[in-house]
Amino acid sequence: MRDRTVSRQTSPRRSRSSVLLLGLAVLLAACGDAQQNALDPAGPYAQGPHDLIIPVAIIALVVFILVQGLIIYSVVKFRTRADDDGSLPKQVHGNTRLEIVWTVIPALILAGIAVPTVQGIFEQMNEPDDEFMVVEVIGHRWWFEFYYPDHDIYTANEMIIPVDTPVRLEMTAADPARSPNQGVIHSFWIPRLAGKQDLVPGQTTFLNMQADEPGRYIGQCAEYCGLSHANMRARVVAMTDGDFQTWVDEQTTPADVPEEGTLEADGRELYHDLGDRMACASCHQVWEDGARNPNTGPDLTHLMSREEFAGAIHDLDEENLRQWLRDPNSMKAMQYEVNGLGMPNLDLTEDEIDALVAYLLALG
Ligand code: HEC
Ligand SMILES: [Cu+2]
Repeated sequence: MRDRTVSRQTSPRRSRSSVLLLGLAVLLAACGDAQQNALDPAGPYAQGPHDLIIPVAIIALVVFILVQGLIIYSVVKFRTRADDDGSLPKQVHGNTRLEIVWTVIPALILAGIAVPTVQGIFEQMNEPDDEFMVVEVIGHRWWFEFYYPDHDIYTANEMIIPVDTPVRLEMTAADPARSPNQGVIHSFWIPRLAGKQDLVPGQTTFLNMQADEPGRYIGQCAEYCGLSHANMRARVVAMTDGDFQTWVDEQTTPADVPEEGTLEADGRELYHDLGDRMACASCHQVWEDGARNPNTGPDLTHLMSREEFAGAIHDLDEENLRQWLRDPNSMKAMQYEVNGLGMPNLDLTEDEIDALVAYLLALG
């Protein structure tokens, strides 16, 4: 009996401290990766919202301290005392002058904040004044597709942009007519470069973005979109004008067709024909000639020009590609067999994987 009493006493304390520890761990984890930090803007379209957040936060802090201070003051000053006779305190209500003051002041503060806020919203959405580049963003479950209409380039997960150039994002979510079980809302958010905007099926939304310095800027889908929402990340890679032009030249060159008799050529054959299993080409595009058409899966024409894959959650290297082909669901929860989303397990043999990986690695 005694033992049980003791354990009953210690366990709530222990669980309280473990909750505290867990909270601390979550907080530290959030601080550790400062890259997705809207408080560290790296371009004018992120600077605008930042310059609004800071004064608004200061105003909110002042109001918070005032209100909480008054509450604490009243609680302490008018607390029940030992000599309290139990009668009701003096009842006060209605003070027209006070009520007008505490209605007008907050209304003025809110109106003052509303002006730059509404202005900022239009700045994020309207066509930039300077010459700009358009990138179409399409949210799929669970990866971002990018299309460059001026260059007819399709890519996935990593958006390449030139520095110091406004980029106008024209965004939507994958159409259920194009692939089954799509048609949910996503949200595109690269905190250091731009605001956050929803991607809505059947609609086009706009967002402007610009990077001052070359670099990799990380972001993610910010609207819950189902099973692998947390695995739907994005990268924006900002390059100097010269590097960007080189990238465009690469991407607008068709994929190399491997020489006959090589392992890569075997891989290319399997890519188009897996017998009674679904061919890779029925969901992907490797553009070799003619028109460049989007497909339900990511464009693989220049796969190896990217550093990450599968919603930018894995490094794009041989070992990861092998595992992806062996069992895609082990690297990213998609459950194609249940919902028709993502990539199916095609029961590939190790020999088939060897050839397919050799082919993919050659798609530079
Ligand atoms: C039923 C359609 C379908 C088939 C068939 C299919 N894939 Fe995929 N694949 C996808 C989808 C969808 C994704 C994106 C998954 C994600 O990131 O959420 C994908 C992702 C990939 C990726 C990562 C691309 C990137 O940039 O993120 C590679 C590589 C790939 N598939 C190769 C193949 C190969 C090789 C085959 C044939 C053996 C194949 N796929 C067959 C639908 C398919
Ligand atoms: Cu999403």
